[in-house]
Amino acid sequence: FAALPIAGPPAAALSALTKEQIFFLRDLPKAELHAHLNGSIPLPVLQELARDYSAKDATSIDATITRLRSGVQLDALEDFFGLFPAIYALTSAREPLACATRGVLEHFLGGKQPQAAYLELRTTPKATVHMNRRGYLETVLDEIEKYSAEKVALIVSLDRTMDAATAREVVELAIDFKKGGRRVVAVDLCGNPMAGDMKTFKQYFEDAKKAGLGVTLHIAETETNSIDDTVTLLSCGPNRLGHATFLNEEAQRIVCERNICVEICLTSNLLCKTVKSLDDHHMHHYLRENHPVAICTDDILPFRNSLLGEYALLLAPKPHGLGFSEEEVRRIAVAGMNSRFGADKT
Ligand code: 6MZ
Repeated sequence: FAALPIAGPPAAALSALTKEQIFFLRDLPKAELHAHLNGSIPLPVLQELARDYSAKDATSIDATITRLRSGVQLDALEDFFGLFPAIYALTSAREPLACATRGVLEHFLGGKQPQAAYLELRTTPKATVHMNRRGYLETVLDEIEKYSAEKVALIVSLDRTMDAATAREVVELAIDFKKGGRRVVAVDLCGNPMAGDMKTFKQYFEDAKKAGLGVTLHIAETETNSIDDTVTLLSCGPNRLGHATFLNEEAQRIVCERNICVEICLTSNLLCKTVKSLDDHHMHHYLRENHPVAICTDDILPFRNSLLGEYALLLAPKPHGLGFSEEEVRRIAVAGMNSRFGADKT
């Protein structure tokens, strides 16, 4: 699956590189720290799952797969979340979920020239008619742990639409799995950025930290996120932040002071129209401050990108990329590797 065709900005950036530059990027040790499991299923794997699936919602699944095949057009980030119900129908039982997880792991870590030297895969545990949340996490961890701890670990996501009891259950599960020696390294907050009151979640992130788990939070992903929401999330003491697109100056200052790594997803931001262009991207602020960022894919399934393609956006000459030097790109890759929750950083 490593050779899946990519499209759009990362494809244009890759085709603007010389062979030597592609080899440079390919051989650079890269950490993928922000990839959502159900958003990262390679399309052929999803199509295989759809073939084996027969149920009354098959029409909406066909429609979603057609949309994914022809390239998802989004007017805004909110449109994006509508893709997931159909994908979730296909991964709602243990065996298809295991198959999807294997496909994602194979995409990032398989083959002679893997996309990533290290992967932190994240997913939101779901309770379905076929399994409870514990069963969901066991299924994913069973696949993850077939690889060495130097290569991959799991981040357990909380969705902003969860009620307090579910959020607490998910954090308790993450803590329990960690205590039991399973490979859970952190908890995450994701989902529609406009949903939920984050004050109810704060306690659970603090519990996770006390238990030795890392905390990464999607923050200020849209312009409409309130300052109150941002202040609450920063007060949870995150170690890393996802996107952090619309932080005001004060919040940016706090992020830099506390040395909180920012997970950057260039193609995702362009396609969700939260960033106008690569030149306008908030990543530049952090790079100027010599602050750690991690270059990531977010969701290769809808965005049709790859980790190599995201790095190509850094190295490719303008207008296809940012025209960074190899040395600058190398430094960014090292910052990503150093921002891992898991694995021995030496
Ligand atoms: C916020 C996102 C996201 O957890 O079911 N997700 N949340 N912003 C994004 N930026 C585009 N991309 C993905 O993977 C899919 C889930 O990840 C979250 C959404 O909640 C989505 O439902 P899992 O494996």
